[in-house]
Amino acid sequence: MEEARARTLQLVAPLSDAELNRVYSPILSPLAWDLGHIANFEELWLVQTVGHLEPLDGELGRFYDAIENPRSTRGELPILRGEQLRAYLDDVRERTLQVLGEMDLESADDPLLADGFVYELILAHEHQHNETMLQLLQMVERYEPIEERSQASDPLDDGPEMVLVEGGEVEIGAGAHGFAYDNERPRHAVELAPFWIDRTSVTNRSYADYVKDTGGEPPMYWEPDGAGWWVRTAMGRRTPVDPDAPVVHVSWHEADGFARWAGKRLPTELEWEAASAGADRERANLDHLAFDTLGAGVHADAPTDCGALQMLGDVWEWTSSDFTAYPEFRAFPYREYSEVFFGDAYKVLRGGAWATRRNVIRPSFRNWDLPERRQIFAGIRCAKDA
Ligand code: AVJ
Ligand code: FE
Repeated sequence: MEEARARTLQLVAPLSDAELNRVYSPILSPLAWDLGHIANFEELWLVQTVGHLEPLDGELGRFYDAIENPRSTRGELPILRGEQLRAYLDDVRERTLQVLGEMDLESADDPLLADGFVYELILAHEHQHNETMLQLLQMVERYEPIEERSQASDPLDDGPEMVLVEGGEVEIGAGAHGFAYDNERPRHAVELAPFWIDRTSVTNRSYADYVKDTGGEPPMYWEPDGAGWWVRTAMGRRTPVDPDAPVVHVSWHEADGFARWAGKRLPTELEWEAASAGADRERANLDHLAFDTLGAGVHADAPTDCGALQMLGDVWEWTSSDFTAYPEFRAFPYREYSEVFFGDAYKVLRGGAWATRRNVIRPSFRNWDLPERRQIFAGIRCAKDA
């Protein structure tokens, strides 16, 4: 948890209080809200629910409730700012450690405590909010990350455009043990017809061809360079779009349109999970530090069992699936994490992106967003019936 907090604070260290409080987009919270919400969520679950202590300020929970307060309204809330915000983060953490010191996780028969579930939840929650914060940081003029790993990437190796997945009966979802979200459970068998899946995610080069051919919108943060190619404008910088890197910041509609144009389709999330069997999250562009995508086809020495590359990391991959409950789903520990979003409004994304902390991601992890959204680090991998 200390490591998670250090990385959260590292993300905002280059920013002024004015930048932390600024509303950059109606679909994203000001960073100050994310910071207070991270601490408030920790207080709610670890200090209040597990430790049975009173909150530091009984009113605060209302303003940091994500369901009560749509993102577009969060800039006007009486949330904590400046020194008060920093003090709240520290004060909650102090009480969290006090409660943790008195906890007996070994003999826990409360499902919230068994295997340290609630601690994993708080950790994953902070990690996930780092990615939300990174979505906003893309909009901050001249944002300079404190630490940036070299972006040197192995050359794209050649290989087939698509690889075959046999199908048959496959197990989907997370097993009963270890940390996973309720929406990944229960693990269950499904029957899949054989299908082809792209070996790598769709590159900027291919996507630029699609835009040129159809006259469609370029991805978010692309502008014409005046010479027939594109520049990226994220974080207020202008850098040439790397033709070999995976395309990112496209909507589900754009991903679906691309797949059709290419004579293919998006995979279902079940197909995606089957194709990702054998993926290694240690050999994946996750965890922020590259601060960008890497060339499609790096980590070519770490393919999945079917031969696909980079299913984890770099860019989230849109699937054709709506975000719905698995058979015999049970909400745990709260309905507002997953259940209230089930239905046909949200589409599932899989695999994680460079902005996703490594701990968050596993083949069964399901992310979701509205099909028109482009602020997330989402790209494309196509499929086709065999
Ligand atoms: C899984 C990314 C859709 O941001 O709405 C954070 C994660 N849930 N706090 C979101 C989440 C509660 C969630 N997503
Ligand atoms: Fe949250």
